[in-house]
Amino acid sequence: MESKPFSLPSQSATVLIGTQFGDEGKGKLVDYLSDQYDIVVRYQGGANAGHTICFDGKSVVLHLIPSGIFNEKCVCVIGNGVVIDPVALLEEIATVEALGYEVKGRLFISHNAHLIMPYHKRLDSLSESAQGDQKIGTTGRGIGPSYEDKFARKGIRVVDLLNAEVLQEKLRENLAQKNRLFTTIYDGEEIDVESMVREYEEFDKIIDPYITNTQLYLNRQLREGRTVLLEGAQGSLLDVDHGTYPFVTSSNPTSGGACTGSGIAPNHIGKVIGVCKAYMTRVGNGAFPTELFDETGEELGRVGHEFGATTGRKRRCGWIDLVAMRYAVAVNGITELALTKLDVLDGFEEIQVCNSYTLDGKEIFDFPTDHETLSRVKPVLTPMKGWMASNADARNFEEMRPAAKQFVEFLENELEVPVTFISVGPGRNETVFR
Ligand code: 2SA
Ligand code: GDP
Ligand code: MG
Repeated sequence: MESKPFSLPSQSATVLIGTQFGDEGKGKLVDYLSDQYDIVVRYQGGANAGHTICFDGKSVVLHLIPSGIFNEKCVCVIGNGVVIDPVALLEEIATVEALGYEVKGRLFISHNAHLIMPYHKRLDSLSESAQGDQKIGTTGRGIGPSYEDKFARKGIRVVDLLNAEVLQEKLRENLAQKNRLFTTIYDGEEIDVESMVREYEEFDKIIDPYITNTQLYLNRQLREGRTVLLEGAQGSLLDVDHGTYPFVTSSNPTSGGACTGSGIAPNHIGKVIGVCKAYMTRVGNGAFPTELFDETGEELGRVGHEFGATTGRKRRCGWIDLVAMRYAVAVNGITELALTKLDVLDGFEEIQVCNSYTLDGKEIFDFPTDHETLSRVKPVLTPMKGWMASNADARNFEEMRPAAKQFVEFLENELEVPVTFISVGPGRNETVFR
């Protein structure tokens, strides 16, 4: 009998993740890289994400649709790990179409993705209000309550839309439980079942052509030689397992989440690209060791336009934290780094880099994994000379200012990972590739 040759996994899937607290410029990088990939996939989070892409004089923020959608050759997939708000999705499809890009036939949505229901959004804001100054500072998009239902095995999934009877039964069951919460614990107002059933049946009619078994589709495409880019949302330090718990989001933005959230087998993953800002920001509450409370912090925010791409909230700003970055490199298995927003530092005579912390008077080099300890550390800062000039026209490393190159090389040496992309402005072309 003739034996079949082994078919080895392709390793032609790349994961791109945020190494910090999100908003590192992942959207720009995914858009930039998408011409090298056949398929771009979102694998976790939902419309809490705000991924900004600047091209042809426009600035577009995507919340659910992968950032490859403006590359007409790319197919986009919303994977099983994403929680989908139908209202946000339909709005976004309309926005992309209005810009002249075809979505039908280029966007596929997983059967297994969970839906965000109106009661999830209401529970998100009610539970935040109830927590007072202990609140997480969520985006209010219903993300946490939707994942709660998923893990409690009560969630409503995209596949449920395909069967009106099942959908109605699940909606009634869920609403009976949520309405009990609203009336006994929260604001007293019930949600009407019938109008919600009608609303979701309408949504089904529009969304039907997009629904696919994406796990099967992606693995087949990889086997047939196609390349896949997995686009993380939020950042490693907001990961529910690896982040600053409980001040985190309710999903796994780290590279491991890319497999569970898409169904792509781990041995298809080759590269892991970590996106990091040249300084650091955080939106929402929780420890942030290098946060600046002075004019320098204000200036970083002003020059970097640091406002939430989804909620418009002001982002907290601070210096780059290599203790946190070393941790992110380890838990994600980062093979290369993309350094973004370097131009924001152009006007700073001196730049600070945090390479260790002090805790109870002792110097430490490892990122504490519990929030109470992390909130007590003090950053040890190393000053570096600024370059006080623009690198906006540089397209290769040699064209960059010497002090800017030294900054990049310092990060590479400390983190032991090569920096292969340097973003020197929000536009597609404002990128140095090494
Ligand atoms: P949630 O809504 O339950 O995921 O909030 C939990 C925490 O996760 C943070 N989070 C984010 N942090 C940075 N960027 C995000 N996306 C938007 C952006 C944020 C915005 O691109 O700017 O517009 O405010 C994002 N999404 C969630 C959140 O702030 C909580 O700390
Ligand atoms: P994401 O969530 O990681 O995709 O990042 P956001 O879109 O939330 O925030 C990044 C912001 O920085 C957006 O407004 C981008 O347009 C902008 N941006 C990305 N790269 C650069 C850069 O290199 N320089 C400057 N000045 N802005 C950038
Ligand atoms: Mg963002």
